[in-house]
Amino acid sequence: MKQELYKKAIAVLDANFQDGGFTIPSAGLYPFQWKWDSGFIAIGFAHYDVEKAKTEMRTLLDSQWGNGFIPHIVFHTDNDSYFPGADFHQSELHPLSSKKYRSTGMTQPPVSGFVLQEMHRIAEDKNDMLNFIKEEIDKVFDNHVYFYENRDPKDEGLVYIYHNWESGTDNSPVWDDIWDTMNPPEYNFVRKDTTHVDASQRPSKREYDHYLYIIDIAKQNNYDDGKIAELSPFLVQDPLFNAMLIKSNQALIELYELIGGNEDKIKTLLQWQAKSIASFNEKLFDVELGAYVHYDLRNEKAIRHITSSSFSPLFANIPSPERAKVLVNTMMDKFGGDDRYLCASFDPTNDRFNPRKYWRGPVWINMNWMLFLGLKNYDFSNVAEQMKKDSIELIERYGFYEYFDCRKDTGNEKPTGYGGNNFSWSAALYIDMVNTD
Ligand code: 2M8
Repeated sequence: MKQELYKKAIAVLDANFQDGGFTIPSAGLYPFQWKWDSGFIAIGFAHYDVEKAKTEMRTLLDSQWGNGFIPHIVFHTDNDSYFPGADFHQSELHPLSSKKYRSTGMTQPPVSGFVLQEMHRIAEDKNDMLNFIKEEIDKVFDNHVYFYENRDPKDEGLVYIYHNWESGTDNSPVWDDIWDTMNPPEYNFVRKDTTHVDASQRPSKREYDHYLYIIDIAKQNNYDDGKIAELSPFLVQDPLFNAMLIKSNQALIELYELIGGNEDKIKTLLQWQAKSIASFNEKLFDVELGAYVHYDLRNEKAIRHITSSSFSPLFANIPSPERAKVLVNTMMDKFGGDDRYLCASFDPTNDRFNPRKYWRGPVWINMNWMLFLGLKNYDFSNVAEQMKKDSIELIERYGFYEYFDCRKDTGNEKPTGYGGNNFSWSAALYIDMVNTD
């Protein structure tokens, strides 16, 4: 059974790999290359097809703009089964955007640094992989320079995101607090996602109006970062995004040390790390909730909800061991229990929790993968084991879905996975988790 499933995971990834040298997250629903998906996918490929892993990352990094920015979607084809596509985003408005690929003008969590390190960890031929990393690593460093120079207006060591799609956790109830501060016009557009997936599992039309409106403001300003910082109604310091940046900084330090030379870059990375980690702990930790939370930089206030992102700093070694204990207690207290799989994407004790809807409660395998490794970092072996066991059990029971109900007992509803099926990062990280003790 396990062997069969492993083969199935490989088949999912191989079927989603495209001629252009990239992998779609899921056929129909997501027909292009997504930034953080690509990183997770490359980790899966590294276990059985190193060349595909390298190609995935090479193609993603090839989409980099002249200012170091790496976009969230690279539109390799003219496929019109996804909205909003290249014609809506118009990345060409930015003077330094890629001349080779059309893309969005927003980004996604900075996974590339730690992905290169994972690829090196997994590779059997370390020399060959290090040669590949030597070719690509400066692009990732330049991407981090972009973040610190353009996304940190107060010089705090914490970068902002200007759109919920930059977070990756697109429909999180956290964003409801921002939507309450906005009143966008109603847009006329044809949704494509709801032709592939039941509408009850996806964001609402009104939520999409907000998403499009923020992009319109950015477009009116040619995606200029300074203008976006000044005008975007959405400007948030996200713990998941910043934890991944910090994790990738650390990976770059260790990889540059392996490569040798590059002392100046290592020095810069160490300075970023010291500042970012201190600010992160000071500004984003909510003592009363016992968890890290998002900060609304536009309206200068914390958004006090607990999400699976609240625990992601474990992955980047951000909390002290004492604080890590507090975090794990919060996780087990609110998200744990015999009747639930770990780890819901949103606080199950909160009124906004919805176990079936996109990022409003279901379990996501990429989050579980990060939390599994984060728990191991701090030697919470039992909880880490449970995180891994639950992830594998969900996939074994339902298949390689995009997300899963965290409830073990769904009453009269037939339990199933949700969203897209044959989903690439669920397959890729299943492969990695079964190979990691
Ligand atoms: C989902 O996001 C896209 C927009 O980027 C969408 O809903 O159309 C999110 O889960 C995001 O994190 C993910 O990268 C993307 C592709 O899997 O799908």
